[in-house]
Amino acid sequence: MPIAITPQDVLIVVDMQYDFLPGGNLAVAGGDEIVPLINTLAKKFTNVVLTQDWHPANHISFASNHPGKNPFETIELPYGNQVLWPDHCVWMSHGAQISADLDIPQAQLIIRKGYNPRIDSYSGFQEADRETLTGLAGYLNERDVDRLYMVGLATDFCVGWTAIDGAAAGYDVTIIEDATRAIDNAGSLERAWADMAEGGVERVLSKDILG
Ligand code: VGL
Ligand code: ZN
Repeated sequence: MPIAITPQDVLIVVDMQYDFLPGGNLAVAGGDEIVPLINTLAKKFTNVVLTQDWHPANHISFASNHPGKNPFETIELPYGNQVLWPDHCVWMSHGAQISADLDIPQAQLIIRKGYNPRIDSYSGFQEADRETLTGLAGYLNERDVDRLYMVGLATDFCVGWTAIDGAAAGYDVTIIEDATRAIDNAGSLERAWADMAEGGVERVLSKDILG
């Protein structure tokens, strides 16, 4: 029996933006392959939230803002270790736009994150300082919501961190694994799955829902 999706379930579609899709500035391999599957899954949900990575050009996570540093190197910041990325999802740029191939007209909220120049935010719930909240938990708490299902990009960064924080906020969180793709830099995917398991995040395949 497939998992029954109810009106109390929410699908969170993470960062399906042109910069994370093939041809983008921080392209995730196979990111385009999951678009049709996400569209099919979304038809089961009355509640859908989208997240959108949304950085100013002077963002602290961009290697270009740290002279002598290259993308995928790391630096220490007041809030901890930070991977440096190619410039991506600069606000108002084409790369920051959510893919027009995403067909989810009923999506009710787009939560932007990473707009603070000094703090990154992989998670849709809180910034990387682990203090500044985005308001997503407040939104969900005001709705009659039981379970969160997560899909999108990238499994090992924004999907994973959003899932762990959703579980920490008291939600029952499930990743639909084949509707995500990973960056997988320096062992990040294996680490992310371990952190998610420890955080109580469940994982299923789309066929468990679609039958
Ligand atoms: C992401 C790296 C930097 C993501 C966002 O969406 O997973 N990864 N910014
Ligand atoms: Zn980013």
